[in-house]
Amino acid sequence: MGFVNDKFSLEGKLAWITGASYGIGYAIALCYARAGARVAFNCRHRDGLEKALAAYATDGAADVRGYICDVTDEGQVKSTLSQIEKDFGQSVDILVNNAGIIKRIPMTEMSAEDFRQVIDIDLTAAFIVSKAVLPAMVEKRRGKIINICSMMSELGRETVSAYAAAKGGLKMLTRNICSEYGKYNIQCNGLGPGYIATPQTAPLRERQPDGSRHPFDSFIVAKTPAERWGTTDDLQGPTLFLASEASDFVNGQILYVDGGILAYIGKQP
Ligand code: NAP
Ligand code: GCO
Repeated sequence: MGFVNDKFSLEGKLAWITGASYGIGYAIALCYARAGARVAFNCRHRDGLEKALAAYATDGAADVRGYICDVTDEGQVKSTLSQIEKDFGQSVDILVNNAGIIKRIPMTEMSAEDFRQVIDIDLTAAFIVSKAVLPAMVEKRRGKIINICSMMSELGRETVSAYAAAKGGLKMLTRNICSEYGKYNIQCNGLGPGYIATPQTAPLRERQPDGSRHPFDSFIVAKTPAERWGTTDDLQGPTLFLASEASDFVNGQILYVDGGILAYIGKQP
């Protein structure tokens, strides 16, 4: 076990997971804390922050601090980073760009303002937060950046034009950070979750008035070789790998954790 523990341990590392008050970010932060990391997370809402802090404590993650910070605001990101470094007395070793939103609106009905907001949160913010943490990583000659991508980094579907454009862009931002900073022993990879049961996807799983499954729910189960939705726990091992020494020569990759969706043509009718 010593070898495995050494390779996957995050002991003493400082990880900043954006948007980790619930959902995928929460599961990643909890996993990192259990692997020995010190954890900083942020979200926009005070009540979400308080609830999350209580949940982390209940789940046994002691060295976790939460911050109110909108990741689209460069000023807030810079001051939050300074506060994080001051509170923990060290710079960020692992950044997970997880905060994200989706707007499901047919493209011809979507306003440019809505489109820009999705791009701002799901793509530009990853640039802003990465830009903030990179100088200290370059100085230390060590760092991990993990961008939470999506099936929509590869695939399109009705109503998600902005989200797909952002997540496709995030895939390329990932490759570019790798290209530009790989020489400093910084690894930037993406995690591409399949369809995961979280608040973001709750509307797609709502029961119909007659108690039957939402048609999209049945569609996704049929489209996934694993024949189920993913859970946030399914993402913990893969994101731990990408944050740990075990992945030190893995760079610019997107690790899809999708129960096989991208490999599958779909069931014959
Ligand atoms: P979620 O349940 O909606 O959680 C989103 C988190 O992001 C919350 O903590 C939210 O807190 C925070 N957030 C949103 N906008 C923010 C902003 N501007 N600044 C700071 N924090 C912000 O979403 P999720 O399903 O866990 O998804 C997490 C990430 O995985 C997203 O990037 C999403 O696109 C991606 N993803 C999800 C799935 C899926 O099936 N669920 C699949 C692939 C990829 P506040 O509202 O308090 O800010
Ligand atoms: C949608 C979903 C997806 C997922 C996820 C897939 O409406 O199709 O919300 O976009 O959230 O990103 O990987």
